Parts: sequence; structure tokens; C-alpha cells
Amino acid sequence: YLLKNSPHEIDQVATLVRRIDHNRHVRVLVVDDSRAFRAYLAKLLNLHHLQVLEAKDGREALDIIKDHPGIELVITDYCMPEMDGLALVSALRQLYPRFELAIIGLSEQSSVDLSLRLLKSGANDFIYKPFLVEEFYCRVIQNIEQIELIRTIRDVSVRDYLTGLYNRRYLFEAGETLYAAARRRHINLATVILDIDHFKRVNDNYGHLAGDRVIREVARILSFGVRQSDLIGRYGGEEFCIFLTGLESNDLEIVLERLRSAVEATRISHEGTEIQVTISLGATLNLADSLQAMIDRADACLYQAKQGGRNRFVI
Ligand code: GH3
Ligand code: MG
Ligand code: MG
Ligand code: MG
Repeated sequence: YLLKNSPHEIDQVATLVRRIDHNRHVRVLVVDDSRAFRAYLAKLLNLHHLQVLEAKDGREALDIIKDHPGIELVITDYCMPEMDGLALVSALRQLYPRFELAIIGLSEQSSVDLSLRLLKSGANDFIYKPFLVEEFYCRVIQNIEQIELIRTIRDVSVRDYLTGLYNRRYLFEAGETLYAAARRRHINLATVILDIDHFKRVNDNYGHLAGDRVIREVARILSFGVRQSDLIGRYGGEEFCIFLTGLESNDLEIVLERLRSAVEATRISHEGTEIQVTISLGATLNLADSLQAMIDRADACLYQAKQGGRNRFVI
């Protein structure tokens, strides 16, 4: 390849390298039938601390991307023997939307409308060979930054700021999905609502900052107490909601008691003193007519737990 780059030019782009230094773990898949060209691109990308995986054609690229989650960018050649760039872009777009995986087409000018066809198939960007290293870097960085920005925005939009748990909006959105799946498969969906006992006293006695710390700590204990596949979120001020699938009645009791006792056993240090809180939990297991109906049932159980003296669960 006739690359229009001098070593001097590579020095100049070293300043760009610093910009995405924090992207140390970003994974890029390079797809090209020329081993030498793949190695060249890998070297350029490694300069930016990007982790590079290589594939020699579209078919191999699809295998690799399925086995390696976390690839954010695919840079693909057009002309390849097994599966060409156009077919690869189309196949990838069936699997990943544009805001989850960026694709840059990279090819010689073989026809006037090649870049157009790749873009229409779903590529985010296109570069003709030979290219300026600086342009290559600019496009790579811009595409990665866009993917990461969208990821950050999505993350912020589903998380509760104080605790890092899911927020109420996402909790119910994802809850509806779990509920529909439970209906289809005729399985239970445990729905748990819990509330910190006498939380007003914490705020009154120790101040709002201490109250916030208690909420965060309880959130941490709760998320340790459930499985990765369970859905847990902050429902209100000091109220939380958990959806758990695949539980029998006995398991639910065990989970609720584990959460209750874990919170009770914790001492939260604040300005030299230790704060202890308890939680009350309400839960229901069998499917009701709607997710809202299940939440209402769990809420009614929570009310009973409060009436019954707090620091307990009711199913
Ligand atoms: P109960 O045992 O009946 O639940 O008594 P409680 O005092 O906990 O009563 P309630 O649940 O009604 O009180 C919730 C309090 O939580 C009221 C509100 O000021 C406080 N709160 C809500 N959100 C936050 C928050 O984000 N931070 C802090 N520090 N306090 C909050
Ligand atoms: Mg080729
Ligand atoms: Mg409360
Ligand atoms: Mg409350």
C-alpha cells in the first residue's frame, strides 16, 4: 500500500493519542484479507492503546464478534474473498444497532458509489485507501467517542444517581419485560417492595447527608443480597423494589430474611457514631393480572409488615 505518511506525521498525531488515553480497554476489530495491512492498522490502533482483534474476512469477523463482547468499533475492508465488507456490514447491523457498534468501511476507490453503498448498508463512516494517518485517527476517535457518549447517556438515564441502582422508570420498563416473559413461560415473578424503618429519625437525628449515606449503604447491601439476574431499583426516597425470577416459595422467604438480617446487622459509621437501621419488606410470588397488580399486592404486604412492628417481611 502506498501510504502517504511520514514518520514525522506519526509524531504529530501522538498529541491525539493523549485524548483517548482513558480508552485503554476499548476493543476494535480489524477485518481485512491482507495480513500485512491488518498488522499495519493494528500498530496504528495500538498507539492509541486500543485493543485490536483481527479477522481475515467477514465470516471470521462475525465469529469473533460473537465470542468477544465489548467490541465498540469494526474497521472493515470491502474486497475480501469469503464474505465482503458490504455483506459483513449488513450482517452486523442485524445484530447491533449503530449506537452500540460503530463500523468504518475502508477500501480502495473501486467504484464511485462504494462509500455510499457501505453507508446505506449501515456503516457509520468510510475512509478510502490510501489515507492520511491523521484522518484515520480522527475518524476512529470520533466514532469511539460517539459510541461511548451514547453509552454514558443511556447509563445515566437508567440509573439512580444516589445509589447507582436502576431508577424507577427503568425498573418498571424492565419489570414489564420480566413480567411478560414470566407469563409466557408460566413461571413466578417474585415482586418485593421494601422500606427503611423510621427513616425520618435518621434524618432528624443525624442530618440529611447521613440519611443519604444510609440509603446508599442499604442499596449496597441489597444488591449484594440478590443475584446478578435479579432486577433491583430505587422505587422512592428510601424505598426499593426487587424482581426475582425462578424462585419457589421457600426460596423467597430465605431471600427476604437474608436481606432483612443483613441490613439489621450493619453498622453505618457517620462522624464518629454508628447508625443502625432496619427494613420492612412486602412480597408476592404468584403472577397477578398485571405488574402493577403485583406491586400493589407487595405494597399491601409491606403495609402489614409495618403494622406488625417493622423489621420483618410479609408475603
Ligand atoms: P416508616 O417506618 O413508617 O417507613 O417510617 P419512616 O420514618 O421511614 O417514614 P417514611 O417512609 O414516610 O419517611 C421517608 C422519609 O425519607 C421522608 C423523607 O424526608 C426521607 N427521604 C426521602 N428521600 C430521601 C433522600 O434521598 N435522602 C434523605 N436523606 N432522605 C430522604
Ligand atoms: Mg481486500
Ligand atoms: Mg420508611
Ligand atoms: Mg417510605
